[in-house]
Amino acid sequence: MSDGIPCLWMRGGTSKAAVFLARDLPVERKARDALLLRVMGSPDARQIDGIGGGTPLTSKVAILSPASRPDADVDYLFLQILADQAIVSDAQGCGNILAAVGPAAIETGLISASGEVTPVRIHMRNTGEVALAHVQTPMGRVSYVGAARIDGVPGSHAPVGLMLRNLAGSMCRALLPTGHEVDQIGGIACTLIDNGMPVVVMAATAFGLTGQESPEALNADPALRACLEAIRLQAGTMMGLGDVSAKSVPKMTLVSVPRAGGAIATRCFIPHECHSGIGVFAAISVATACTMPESPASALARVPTDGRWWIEHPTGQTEVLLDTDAHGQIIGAGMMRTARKLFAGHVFDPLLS
Ligand code: NQM
Repeated sequence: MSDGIPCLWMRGGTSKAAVFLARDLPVERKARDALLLRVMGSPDARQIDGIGGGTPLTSKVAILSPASRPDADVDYLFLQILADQAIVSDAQGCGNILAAVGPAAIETGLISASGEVTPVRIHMRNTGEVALAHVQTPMGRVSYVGAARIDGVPGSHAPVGLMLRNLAGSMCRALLPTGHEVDQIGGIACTLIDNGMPVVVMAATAFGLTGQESPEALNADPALRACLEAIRLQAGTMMGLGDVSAKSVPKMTLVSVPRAGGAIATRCFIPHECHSGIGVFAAISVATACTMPESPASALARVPTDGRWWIEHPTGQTEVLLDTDAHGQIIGAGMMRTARKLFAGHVFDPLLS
């Protein structure tokens, strides 16, 4: 019987992840990925023999290590573990799990708390940028208790503020990798954009939808899914992402007029299943598309005057703060999330236990 591998099970925003320290995992990537698949219970849609939750939002891993660059405090590598396939992907980051990284880095002793609120500079190894998180640390300990609320998570918790810079072209060659605000793919007007996450933005009405359909209804529409996948494969190549058939990017986002007082309504496929909310970086990319006059999003958006973009999604709204320079260029984004330590202990590799 092995002693297991130290692991924190954390909620970050509207997602959950197993958080490891790199030093506790195999160095060799193939061995590491094989271990993570076994621990999470993949491949199996229910992940019944592992700790994964059987959905894309609950089958995530964060690996933390000491900062590898002087302008950061901690390195964060995000891995998406597919539930039903033996695939571990580092092809995207995750802004929701990013919210759990600061607390986890303090909990595991990688960094120390400093004052009531600890600023943590997080090097996001998937895309190379450094994010700034503000973690509540009264009396030198991470506090998860507070009055902050985010849609998609019941109750209230301590806020984790996220500030993001230099997101444009995080995985593609530029903010607009094709150089256009709009491209036609299969007769559908698409904005191919990457402001932290590669996203294809399209009007829901172009598919005969209102954009208010439930994720369940959209997921149960095989013709829609086939159509979105055909567009996605073409968009992936156009965005310089290559063959995306086995990748979780780009995300496919249907936009429509806001109906709940927000700036735009969304249904975001990540990339095959419709998200119950919307990812952090996906929301930033969609808000950015709304500012582009030729994008199908801009005709539908209600533009806020204070830079606070409320992105409507199936379970509520996500607020994105777009930061602009004197010329109106978007130079950064901010978002408030919450996080929670759910479990600290050891996970066991079935090959060793
Ligand atoms: O876009 C889902 C999530 C995400 C990623 C996904 C995310 C982001 O909601 O930054 O947060 O797009 O696969 O956790």
